[in-house]
Amino acid sequence: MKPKIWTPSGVDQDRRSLLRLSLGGIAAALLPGCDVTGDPAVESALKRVSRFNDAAQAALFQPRTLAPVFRRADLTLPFRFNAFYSEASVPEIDGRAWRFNVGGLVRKRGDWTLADIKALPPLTEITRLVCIEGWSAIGQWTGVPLHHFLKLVGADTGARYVAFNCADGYYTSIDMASALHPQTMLAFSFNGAADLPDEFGFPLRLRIPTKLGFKNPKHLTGLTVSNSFTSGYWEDLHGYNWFAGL
Ligand SMILES: Nc1nc2c(c(=O)[nH]1)N[C@H]1C(S)=C(S)[C@@H](COP(=O)(O)O)O[C@H]1N2
Ligand SMILES: [Mo]
Repeated sequence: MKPKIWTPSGVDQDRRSLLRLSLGGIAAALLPGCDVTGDPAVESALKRVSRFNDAAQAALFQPRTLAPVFRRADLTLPFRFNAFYSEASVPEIDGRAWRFNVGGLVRKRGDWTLADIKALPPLTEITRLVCIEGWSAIGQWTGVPLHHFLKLVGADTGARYVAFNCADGYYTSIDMASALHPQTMLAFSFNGAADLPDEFGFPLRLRIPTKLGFKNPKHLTGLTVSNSFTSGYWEDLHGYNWFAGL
């Protein structure tokens, strides 16, 4: 019997056809002097390989294995900024008017103020943020563990995804196993300051040290617990792998 593989699109496919597909995709991508970017057939083949990688990473993910933690002396100072725009264009959010909207498959839908979130028992950790563009930096984040927050709002933790929206139009989503990982947090403080600095995601960001930097959305405006797959800003724009585990 051929082994069946679960893919996030809900389609069962056998390993052989996926392998053929992936080798075909790689061969096409490596053809010298042959411009295949933008070819819809190649794009969709590569996208399917990336979705296969999502399923493989999800299957290999160890919910209890911790990302490395560091000491204060290891902090990268100054920390590095990154966004799809320059530092001069960072959104300035009014923390008093700001609300965090919780929706989807949760018992308690609704808006949270920053004070509500800061009143919850916090976790502080020094971890490394790794950007796909080839740099990393060590920082200290304080926030509410996401597993704790999801239980507070009565989330269906059997659902597949937690999706995030941001004040700057950025968006991404993560798998539920990673959302429940003990180091995943809704962070509201950086390097011991009272708040997150504007450039690093004021007033709230996701900090998830088991995934690449682009899975750490800043300037959060809400989260949605869901069983339907939604992708992310860089995943959609550049075909970055959605699971993006480290
Ligand atoms: N809202 C928002 N979040 C974002 C981004 C962005 O452009 N907008 N960029 C992502 C990327 S690619 C990286 S590497 C990290 C950078 O976080 P930092 O500025 O704290 O280093 O934020 C991520 N979260
Ligand atoms: Mo990044």
